[in-house]
Amino acid sequence: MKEQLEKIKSQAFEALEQAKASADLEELRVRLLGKKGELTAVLKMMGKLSPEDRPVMGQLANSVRAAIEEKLETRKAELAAAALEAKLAAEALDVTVPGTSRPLGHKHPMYIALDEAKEIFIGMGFQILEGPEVELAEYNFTKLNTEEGHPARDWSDTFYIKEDSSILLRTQTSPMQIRAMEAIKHPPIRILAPGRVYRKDEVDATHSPMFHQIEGLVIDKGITMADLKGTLETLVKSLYGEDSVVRFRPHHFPFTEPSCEVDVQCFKCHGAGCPTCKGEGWIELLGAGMVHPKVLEGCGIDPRVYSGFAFGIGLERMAMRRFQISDLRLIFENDVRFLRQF
Ligand code: 2NL
Repeated sequence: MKEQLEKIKSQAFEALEQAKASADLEELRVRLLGKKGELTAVLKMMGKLSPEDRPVMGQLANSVRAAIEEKLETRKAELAAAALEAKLAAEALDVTVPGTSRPLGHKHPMYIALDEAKEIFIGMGFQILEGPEVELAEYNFTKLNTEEGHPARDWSDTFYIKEDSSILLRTQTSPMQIRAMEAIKHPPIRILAPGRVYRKDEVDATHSPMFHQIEGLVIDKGITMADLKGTLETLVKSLYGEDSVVRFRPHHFPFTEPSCEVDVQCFKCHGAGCPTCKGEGWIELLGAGMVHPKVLEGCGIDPRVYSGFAFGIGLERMAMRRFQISDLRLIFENDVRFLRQF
């Protein structure tokens, strides 16, 4: 029996030494130490031994078992370490290999122009405001002193969403400013409202049913036309250079009184007349004016205490001038061959 135990031990050690994976070890454990294992089979024969031999053989059998168990554990640890080693080697990264460069997109020319304008106004202390494109006619027209029957409210000019003309796609970004005035109530107010606006225009080189507008609004005690002129001159000089010449022409908007349009002297021909300014010598930039007292009153601001100015700029025209784009449709078609140039 002693030889049998020694044999089991030496064969077990050899087999364990040759095991290549932890699954092999588990198989061996069952075969060597399990209920139906070789060692158990030998132990079952203990009963046939003489009383003197039994404790000696028992001790030997236990030490064989302990030795096998210990060897199992050592092999388990060795195999795990080897597996980890192999995994690390397989996953090794060569940080010196050159990277794969991915093509990077960039801002749309419209948003380059918008961000430039925003920066100029942020520099003058304006807050940027955004709001819904689907609006109440009350906020788009009525509160802007544009009564029922006004031509701007025509179904041929405005995209209405409800049959009763109460809900529409905003035709200007002023409704956000009305909402801001109602919410703030206590001036000073200095806000800039950029965003998409919609009008029923046929698509051509200068028209699109969706376009972008930037509107600005300043309300405080003692605001005059001089503040409007100073603010807009600062804008024009930041955009077109310190030596630009600005002109204010009388105009009419229902929501401002007095109203004006602002032109810049053509930066190509300096007033002489050329193709850029279509022979005019001047380029129209924006519309503006002093906020109509009725508009202030409608928002809960007392026009006897406060006054203000507002202006509206068409962003596409600004971007077209900035990047010398001749056709508005190029801006919206998003042909990458066009967009890549900016
Ligand atoms: C243009 C120029 C303009 C305004 C927009 C405005 C906003 C409020 C009150 C008064 Cl909340 N006015 N905005 C003022 C003057 C001109 O836009 O060419 N529009 C068609």
